[in-house]
Amino acid sequence: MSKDPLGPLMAQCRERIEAVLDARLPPADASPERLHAAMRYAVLGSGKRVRPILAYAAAQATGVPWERIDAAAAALELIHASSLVHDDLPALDDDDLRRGQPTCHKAFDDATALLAGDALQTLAFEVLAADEHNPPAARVRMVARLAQAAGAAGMLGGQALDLASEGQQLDLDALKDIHRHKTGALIRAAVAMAAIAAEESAQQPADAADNAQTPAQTAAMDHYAACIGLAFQIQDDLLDVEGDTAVIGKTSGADAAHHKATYPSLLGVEAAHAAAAELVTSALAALHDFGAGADPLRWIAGYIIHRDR
Ligand code: GRG
Repeated sequence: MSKDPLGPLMAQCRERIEAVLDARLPPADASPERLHAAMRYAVLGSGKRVRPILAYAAAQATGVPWERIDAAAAALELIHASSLVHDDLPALDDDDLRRGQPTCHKAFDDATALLAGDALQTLAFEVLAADEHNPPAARVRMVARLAQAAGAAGMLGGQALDLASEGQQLDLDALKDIHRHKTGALIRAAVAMAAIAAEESAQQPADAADNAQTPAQTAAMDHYAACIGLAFQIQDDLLDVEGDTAVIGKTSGADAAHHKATYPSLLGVEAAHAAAAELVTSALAALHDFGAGADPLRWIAGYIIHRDR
């Protein structure tokens, strides 16, 4: 594996996705200004951009040029941002802060935040459908894949399972099921977008020679994505526990996780770290037959469990 220059690569991806999102979002000075401003507020400025970065890295692994993945990267982030806006609303988590700033409904109002979340969702599919860098067959498949990942069979379904589990004693399998849907589905979709672009390259003779994505490669990338999706959520919960422990001196994982079932609350902090590390090992094993083009995916797997935010 070549030396890990993930920092510069992430910076490059972030700069690129920022520009793509800025160009695709409606201008703040066009009517309806308040809706547009809320949409831009919810998306631009911060956020780790993990899903777009994954899509770009997966494109690199499959030999797909980045301009063919810009729309997918933007659509993923738009869906992600829309879910955060809705998740923060009083009817769900009722949060005041997101990414260190007032949540969308605090900065605007509940009704505007509800509409902005809806509008970000529809914009995601518009951006994918209108993307002239991909042949129609790729666009249709990307729209369908993202809809599946975001909807009742994916992230939204995971949120519903999470709500239904409140006050229940969850075992590890039930918890995994929630994580796989709520967090994992969109992360898998990010990697799948590049696989679709590669598979549909035959339509674009200029790319075809470089892209011979086989079903086995697509399945291997999907296994990679499923593993790091779960590892990402475990790390999220570990950061929560360890953040709380650092700030208020709590030592019990269960206490620090606010009595919610999480990997650290069910298994303890050390075993949760071990589970995340095992998932990363399995993710890396799935990339065994990929060449140096998959190095960014390999670096991201490491980042997922070593990140501090
Ligand atoms: C509107 C499509 C739509 C869905 C609404 C509310 C809801 C249904 C789903 C909630 C899904 C949710 C909040 C999942 C949490 C996933 C997660 C780990 C979020 C944090 O992601 P990061 O760390 O956040 O990538 P940043 O801020 O870096 O973007």
